[in-house]
Amino acid sequence: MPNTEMPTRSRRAFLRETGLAVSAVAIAACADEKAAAAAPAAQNSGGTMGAHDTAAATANAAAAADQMDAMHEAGIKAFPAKTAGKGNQLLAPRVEGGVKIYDLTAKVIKWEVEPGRMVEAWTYNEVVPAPQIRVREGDRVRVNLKNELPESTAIHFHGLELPNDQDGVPFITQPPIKPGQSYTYEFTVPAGNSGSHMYHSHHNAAKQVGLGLLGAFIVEPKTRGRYDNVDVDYVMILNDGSHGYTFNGKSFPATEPVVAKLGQTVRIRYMNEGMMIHPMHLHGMHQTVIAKDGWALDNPWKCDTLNIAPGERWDVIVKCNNPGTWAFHCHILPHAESAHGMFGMVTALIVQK
Ligand SMILES: [Cu+2]
Repeated sequence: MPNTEMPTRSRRAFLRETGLAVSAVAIAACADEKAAAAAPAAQNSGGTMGAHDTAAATANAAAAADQMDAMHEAGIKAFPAKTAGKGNQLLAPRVEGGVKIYDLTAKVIKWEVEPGRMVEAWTYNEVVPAPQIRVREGDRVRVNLKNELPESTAIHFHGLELPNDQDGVPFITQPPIKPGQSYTYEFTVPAGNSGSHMYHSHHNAAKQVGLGLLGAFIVEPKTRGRYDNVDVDYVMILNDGSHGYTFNGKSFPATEPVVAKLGQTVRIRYMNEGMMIHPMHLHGMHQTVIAKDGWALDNPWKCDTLNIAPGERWDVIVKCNNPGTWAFHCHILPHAESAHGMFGMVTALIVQK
């Protein structure tokens, strides 16, 4: 009994204080200056969202809804919007004496993230993400980098277990590559190191990777497994630097839809080159997770939302058995939608009948 008395008293005290507060507001409403003084308190929602002025909203609800919906509709209708430049395209190597040679030039360009929005981008070969490098276990690979940036740089091959001097970290494994200099990396892709990997700058990286010095480095296994002959093999690189929230260097509505035919199997290779987590949510069909950081999972598991943390790669399989255009987006909602409509990390999986 004693322990119920205190809460009862507290509740009474709370109701009494609330009653006083309500009367105070009512009195203040009669006098203009007093009402103005009370306004800041009314705007404080105490949550992560600002308070909504429901009275004003109701009066103009229909007009406001029409205006907001028109912006949302325009965004969806513009998708997929055309922009200049397309990154993440396969780079064919030059082959000399059995070595696969990739020539990269690091360079500052202007990049169109979404229609009409041009940003400064730091790129390999003038695209964001950089050209996709795709090799096999056991391949001998040479990467020539020419630095035309105004800063020193270096390339780290993220996920590859290379000899120490090829790891690409200035002052740990190599000197920085100064502006105007060139540098060559050469290594044999280790056996057993297949999967979805990345290459990116490892010098002033928050800026350099944020501005676009990043790409996919995919190692195909020597012996192909059950997931290596899918109908669609799609790399989706996430980023959240100064270009905004992007998939493969573009923001919605300029993001690229993933397209498959009914019954086909899609493999999505998520790679997070950003500095935030992005839970990737697919509508309509589940994702079967088959690999983490290139390592095949012994027991694949199912989900509809998969969190991709910075530096991580996750490979999933989607069996496209549900026709239609399905929203496919980061589920941290401020990365995907605002009052003006969808933006940033939004695309679609289109399953054609
Ligand atoms: Cu996100």
